[in-house]
Amino acid sequence: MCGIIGIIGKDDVAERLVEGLRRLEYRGYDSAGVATIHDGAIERRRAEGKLANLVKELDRDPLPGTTGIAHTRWATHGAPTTNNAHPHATKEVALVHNGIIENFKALREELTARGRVFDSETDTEVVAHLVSELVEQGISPKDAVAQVLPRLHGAFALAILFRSSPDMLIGARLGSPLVVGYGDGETYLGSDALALAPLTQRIAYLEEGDWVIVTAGGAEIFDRDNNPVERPITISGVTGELISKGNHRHYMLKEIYEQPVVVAQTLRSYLRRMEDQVSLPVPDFDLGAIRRVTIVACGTSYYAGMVAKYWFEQFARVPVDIDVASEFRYRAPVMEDGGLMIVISQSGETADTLAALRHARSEGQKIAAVVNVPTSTMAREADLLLPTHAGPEIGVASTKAFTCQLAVLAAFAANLARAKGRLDGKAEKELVRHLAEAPAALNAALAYDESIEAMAHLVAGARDVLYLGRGPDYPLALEGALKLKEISYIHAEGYAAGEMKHGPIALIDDKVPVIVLAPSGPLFEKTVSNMQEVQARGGKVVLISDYDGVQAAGEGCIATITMPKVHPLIAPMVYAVPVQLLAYHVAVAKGTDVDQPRNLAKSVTVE
Ligand code: HGA
Repeated sequence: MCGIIGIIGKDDVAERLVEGLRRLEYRGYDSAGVATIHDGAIERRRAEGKLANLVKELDRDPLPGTTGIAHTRWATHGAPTTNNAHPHATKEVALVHNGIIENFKALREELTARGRVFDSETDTEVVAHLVSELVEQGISPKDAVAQVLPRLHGAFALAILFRSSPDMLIGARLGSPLVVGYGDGETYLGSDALALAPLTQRIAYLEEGDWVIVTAGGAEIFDRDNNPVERPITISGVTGELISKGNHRHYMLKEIYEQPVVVAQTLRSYLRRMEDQVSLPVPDFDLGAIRRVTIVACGTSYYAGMVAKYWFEQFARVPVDIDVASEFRYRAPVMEDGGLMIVISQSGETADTLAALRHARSEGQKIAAVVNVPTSTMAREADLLLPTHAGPEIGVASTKAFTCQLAVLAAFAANLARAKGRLDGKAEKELVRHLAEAPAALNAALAYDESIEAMAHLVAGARDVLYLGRGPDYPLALEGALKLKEISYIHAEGYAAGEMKHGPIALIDDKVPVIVLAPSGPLFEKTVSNMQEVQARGGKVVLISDYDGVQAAGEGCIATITMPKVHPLIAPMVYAVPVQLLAYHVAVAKGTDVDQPRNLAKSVTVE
C-alpha cells in the first residue's frame, strides 16, 4: 500500500507525478501529495481523500519544478488527514514513504529531545527529521542517507528530495518495493513499473537493502553495505494505458464479466486441449520430489488456497497445510525437506505473504507463486512462477483474480497428481475436460445477473448475513461473506454448513439472511440438512444451487439463485459469480463506493 513516485525531469513534473499517482491509487486513497523544488525552496501540495482532491488543489495552486516526488497514502500511523499526508518535509528535505518505521517512537523521542518539532502523527516524519538534521549540519545528502538508513527498523521504500541538490533524488528500499526507471535525459523512481509505464519501459528493480542516487543522467545504486552495485535494466512491457470501465458502471462489474475470457486465457497456459493433458508454463520443475505443500496467502487469495487444499489432497494425495500469511510468518511452522510453499497474491507484493515466502525459503522450501503481476517481487523470488492471466484488476474487491487463481491451482493440483503417479491418462483427460468447461459455465452463471439484482434488496437491509457451504464450497462461503463486508459494509460471516449447530445457529432469527451455497454433488444432501436446521429456527434462507438442487430444496427459501449444473471440480469457480454479483448489487443498492471501499487498498504492502 501507499504508492510513491519521483521524477527528475526536463520540464515541470507535477502533472506527470499526478498521472503516476493515478496508476498507484490501487495502493491507497486516503490522501495524496506532491513536493517539488521551486525557486530554491521545497514546496508541497497535499489533500485528504481521493486523488481528485489533490488535482483540485493543484489547479487552484499549481506547483512548478522539474524535480519532484509524490505519494498516495493508505494510513498506518496517524489519521488520513492533510497534515499526515506525504510528502513530509523540513526546510531542507521532503520525502515519501511506503512501509512502517517500527522504531519510530524511540526515534521521535530522541529527535524531540534535540528540539525537533513534528507536524504529523506519522511514523514517516522521523525519517525526514533524521536526514534533515544531518544535512543541516553540513553533511552531504548521500552521507546523511547512508547514516540514517541503518537506524530504521521495519519496512520502507523512500524517495527523498533535497533543497540543496535540486537535480537529485535518493531512493531506498527494505521490505517495500521500489524501482528505478531510465528515460531519455530523465530518471524516475516508482513503487512499480506500472506507475512509470507512460514515462519509460526501462526498469531496474532494487533489491532488499539497496539505495540509489538518481540524477537526470542515470542512477548510482548501492547495497545495504554501501557497496556500488549494478541491477539489470529490464523492459517492463507494462502498458501505459489507463484501463477504462467500458460500458460498465463500476470496474468491479466489468471484472466480474471478464471472468469467462480471463479464465479461458489462464487455462490456455495450463491445459493442452489437443492431448487432453495438463501442463505447466515451466516444464522442467521437479514436481515428483514434493512431499508436502504449504499454502500461504491473505484475504480472497487465502480462500482460493483453501479450495485448492481439497484438490491437492483429493488428486495428488499430498498433505497440505494452509495458513494466512500474517499468522504463518510469526509462529514456528515445521517445514521439512521436500516441502513446496505456494504463495498466492494478485499483486505479488502482499507484504505478509512475501515475508512468509522469504521465511520458507530460508527454511529450505521450494517456492511456487500464483500471481497476476509477472514482474512482481514474488514472481521474481519464486522457483516456479504460476501466472494468472486476469489482466489488471482495478476494483479493490478481488473477483477475476480469484477465479483465475482457482483455475491455476486446479491445473497445478492435477500436474502434481500426475507427477506423483496418482492420475492416469483417463482421469487426466476427464479433469482437463471439466476444467475446459469452466469459461462457458462462468458465462452461463453471468446470465443470472438480473435475477440476483432483483433479490439484492432482501440482503441490503440486513445488519448481519451468514453464508454456508461445505467442502470446497465452504471457502466460497467465506469469500461471499468477505465480498459483502468489503463493499457493502454489512457484517457477514461464512461458516462450514455442518459447523452451524456448534454455535452460530444461536444467531439465527428472521432478520439474518442465510445464503446457502449447495451445488448438486456428493455434499448436497448434507448441506441441505444444515439449511433445514436453519429454516426450522425461523432463518430466512437464500439458496444458490443448480436447477435440480433448487427443485429439491428451494421450497421455503426467501429466494433461490439457479446456477448452471456443473461438475463439482469447477463449482467453486462458477459459484464465485453469484456471490460476487450479490455483494455488488447489495453495495450498489446501499450506495457505497464499490471500486474503492472505505479503509481498504488493493495491494497490501505493509505487514
Ligand atoms: N506508515 C506510513 C506509510 C503507510 C504505508 O506505506 N501504507 O501502505 C503512513 O502511515 O503514512
